[in-house]
Amino acid sequence: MHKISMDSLAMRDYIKNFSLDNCPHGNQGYNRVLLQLFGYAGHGKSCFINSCKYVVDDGPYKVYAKVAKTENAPETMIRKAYKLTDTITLVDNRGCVIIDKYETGEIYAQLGNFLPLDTEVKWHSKFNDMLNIVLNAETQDQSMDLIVPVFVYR
Ligand SMILES: Nc1nc2c(ncn2[C@@H]2O[C@H](COP(=O)(O)OP(=O)(O)O)[C@@H](O)[C@H]2O)c(=O)[nH]1
Ligand SMILES: [Mg+2]
Repeated sequence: MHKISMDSLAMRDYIKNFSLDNCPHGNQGYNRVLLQLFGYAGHGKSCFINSCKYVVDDGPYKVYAKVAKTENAPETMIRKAYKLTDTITLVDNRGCVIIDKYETGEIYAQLGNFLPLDTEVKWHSKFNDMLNIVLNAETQDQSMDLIVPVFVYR
């Protein structure tokens, strides 16, 4: 029992102190890690964010990301960023429904860091609409983010 708590403390410190500058090959131009959540609606993405904040901040449990009452009433429509440490940010996502070509188009654009954070997630049926958003985002000052996809599956 004691060993488990020591290990988790060590892991929390590791996460808190994690810095891209200290990686074996340096930061390679990246200044932030985005843990980008994906998954079906109602599978616990927002809950996972609240749990991570609870563990890393080591304070009372707070609801940062609003959680769905039921799996059929999804809460999250925005790709919203929650800062975990100076280096690591968790990004909540709209939950997928059927993962058709419109939803995968959005996923690819997110993985390429082509889309701005903290904006509504829309599944575009017209390729042109998606292209315009990508072109618009390109003109904005995007920070160099290392995107790490995390698939949350219940
Ligand atoms: N039993 C259990 N329920 C969970 C867990 N994570 C989330 N839930 C429940 O699943 C529902 C959907 O959670 P939510 O985080 O809103 O899912 P999201 O749509 O992927 O963001 C809520 O009613 C949560 O209480 C878990 O780890 N275990
Ligand atoms: Mg959610």
